[in-house]
Amino acid sequence: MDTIVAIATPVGQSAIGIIKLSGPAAIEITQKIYKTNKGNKKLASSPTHTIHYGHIINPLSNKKIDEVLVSVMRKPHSYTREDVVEINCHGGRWCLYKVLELVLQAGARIAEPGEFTKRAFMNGRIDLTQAEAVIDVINVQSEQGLSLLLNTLEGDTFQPLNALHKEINKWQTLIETELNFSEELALGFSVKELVDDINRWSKIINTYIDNYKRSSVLINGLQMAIVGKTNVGKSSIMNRLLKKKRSIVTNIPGTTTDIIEDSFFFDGIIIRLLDTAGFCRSRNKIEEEGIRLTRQIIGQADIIMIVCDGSQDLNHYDQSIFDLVCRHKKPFFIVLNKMDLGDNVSSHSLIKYSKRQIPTLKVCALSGKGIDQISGAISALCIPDQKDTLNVSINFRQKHILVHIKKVCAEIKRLIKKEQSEELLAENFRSLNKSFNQFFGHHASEDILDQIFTKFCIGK
Ligand SMILES: Nc1nc2c(ncn2[C@@H]2O[C@H](COP(=O)(O)OP(=O)(O)O)[C@@H](O)[C@H]2O)c(=O)[nH]1
Ligand SMILES: [Mg+2]
Repeated sequence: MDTIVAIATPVGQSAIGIIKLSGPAAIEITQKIYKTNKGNKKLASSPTHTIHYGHIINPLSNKKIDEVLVSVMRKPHSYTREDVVEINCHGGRWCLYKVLELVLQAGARIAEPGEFTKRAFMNGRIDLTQAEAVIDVINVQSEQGLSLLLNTLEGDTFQPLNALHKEINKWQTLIETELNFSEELALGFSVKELVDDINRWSKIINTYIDNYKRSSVLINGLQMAIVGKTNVGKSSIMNRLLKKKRSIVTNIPGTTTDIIEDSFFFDGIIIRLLDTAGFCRSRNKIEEEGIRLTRQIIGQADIIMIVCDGSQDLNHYDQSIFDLVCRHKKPFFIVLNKMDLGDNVSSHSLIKYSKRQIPTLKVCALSGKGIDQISGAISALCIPDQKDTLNVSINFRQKHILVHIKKVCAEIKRLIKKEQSEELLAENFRSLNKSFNQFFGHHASEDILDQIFTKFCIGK
C-alpha cells in the first residue's frame, strides 16, 4: 500500500498550513526530513496521538526549511485506520509546496481527491453514507445542516435501516430455503408476519424519504430564479432582498442581459438568487442569448419567482412565462410589483393560478412594501415543517435507492396477495438486498466509488 500525501488546508496566505500523510511509511518518511534542536528525535518510537516540535529540513543539505509541529496518529486509531502524520507548517504557498516536495522525494505519492476518506471507507472505519456526509460537511450551507451531517458521521442515523437490512436478509434465507426444499409452492412461513414486516419497513423508509427535501435545503441551500417580462422590477426586487444595489436598475427595458447571482440568509438557510434577463421580443443577439440563459436557469433552479407589473393587466408574455414555468413542474409563486401605481391585474387573468393555489404577493419594490412576504413564500414552498422530522441528512443518491426499495416492497406485497411463486418472491428479496448493499456501499464497484470520491477536494 502506498503512502499518500496532500496539502489539507487551502493554499494562500494563512497562519498555518497542514500537510497530511497516510500509509505504512508515513512516520518513516516524515522522519527523513524532520529534526529537533536536540538532534534527530525518533518519531518512530513516539506513541500515538502525540505532537512534536521541530524543523523540516532538506535531508541533502541539512538546511532548515520550516519550523513545524508534527502530529503522529498510529493505526488503527486514525482517520484512515493507517498511520497518519500531520505536519503543521507556516501557511503560505512557498512553505507548503517546499515541504510537500520533500515528502514526495522521501517516498510518498500525491493523494487523489478524496483518497484519505476512501481509505477510511475501504478499511471499514466508515460506510458510504458517512463518507458522503464528510463531503457535505465541507460544503454545508447552514448550521442546522451541519448538525444533521454530524449525526450521520456518528453513524447512528441509518441504524434503523441497518437493522431493517438484517431482517430482510433473514427473510431472504427463509424464502430461499423454502425454495430448495419444498416440492410444491406452499408458503411454509407466516405470510401475515411477512406482510406486517413489510408494512413496518415501508413506514421506516418513508420517514427517510420524507426528510430528503428538508435535509437537502439545509445542506445545500436553495436557488431561486427571478423571472418575468422586461422592466417589471425583477432587479429592484433582487436588490431589496439582498439589501444592497447588486443588479442595475433602469427604466430602459432589457437592462439585465446576463445572469446576476448573489445570496442572502433567511432563517439560517442560504438562498441564492439568480436575476435574469426579462422576456421580450428580442431585438438583438444579446437579448436572444439572455433569454436562452433564462430558460436554462428555470430548468436548474429549485424555486421560481415570477414577477409581473401589477399596475397593468397581464399579457401574452406573462402568460407564456407562466406556461414555461409550469412545464418545469417546480415550486413557484407570483409577485405583482409596482402596487404604488395601482392594482390593475384583472382577477380573470390570474384565476387559473388561484385555483391551483399558487401564492400571489403584492409588493412595491420602490418603497420596499410587501418585500418581507417573499421570504415567507419561499419558506412555505420549499422549507418543510420541522414537525415529524428525523435528524438525518439524506442525499439524492440515497433517496433514489430508498424509493426503489419502497417500490420493491410494494411489489412483494402484491406477489403475496396474488399467491405468486416463491421464486418471484426470492428474486425481489435479492433485489432488496442488493439495494441495501448499494446504499451502505457494501461490495461497491470501483466505478461507483470513483464517482463518489472524486467529488472530494484533494487532502480530504
Ligand atoms: N413605480 C414603481 N417603479 C418601480 C418599482 N419597481 C421597479 N420600478 C422601476 O421599474 C423600472 C425597471 O426596474 P428593474 O428592476 O430594472 O426591472 P427589470 O427589468 O424587471 O429588472 C425602473 O425604472 C425601476 O425604478 C415599483 O415598485 N414601483
Ligand atoms: Mg433587470
